[in-house]
Amino acid sequence: MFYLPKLDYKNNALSPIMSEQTLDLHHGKHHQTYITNLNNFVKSTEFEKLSLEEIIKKTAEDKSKSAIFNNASQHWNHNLFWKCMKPNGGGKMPSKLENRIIKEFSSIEKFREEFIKAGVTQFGSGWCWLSTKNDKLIISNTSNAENPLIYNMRPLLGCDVWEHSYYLDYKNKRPIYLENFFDKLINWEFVASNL
Ligand code: MN3
Repeated sequence: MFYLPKLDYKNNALSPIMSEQTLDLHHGKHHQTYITNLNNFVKSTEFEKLSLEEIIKKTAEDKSKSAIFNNASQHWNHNLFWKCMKPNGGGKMPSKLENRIIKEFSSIEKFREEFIKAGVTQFGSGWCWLSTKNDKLIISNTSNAENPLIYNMRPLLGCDVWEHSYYLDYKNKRPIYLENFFDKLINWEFVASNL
């Protein structure tokens, strides 16, 4: 059985960058629905006893298992997403992460620009990511539920760009949501801990 993780902050603690109403719906309803569906889909199947990552990897390539994959992957993605934010986030990164980013992207400003661009240019629902692959940092985006694990990447940071993540607070202005996420919500200590 999979369960909804408790948030490390109150539902109103990210307001006004991400409102209480958005978190009530996004965490309490959308994320919970993925978990309820996943539990129903894997019940009494070969997947029931597997870890979340094992389920994601075993179902990613099999179109007949897309319902399991989508709900499992969305559960994983949201678990990461909640951890990637904190009240009064953004700002200065721990130096081990900052140095690594400057080394690989030339500057924090350039990295910020590319991360936001990955989210803005994701057509339709999906995610943008900072991951490691073969010890290299990679910015990418994915559609719908897909996540970088299936491409042998290890996500450090993920931002949900489905409309349910920003529409109540930013309407159609996805770029403004992404700028606010980057500048005021990211928990850089958590991101650095994933390195
Ligand atoms: Mn979502």
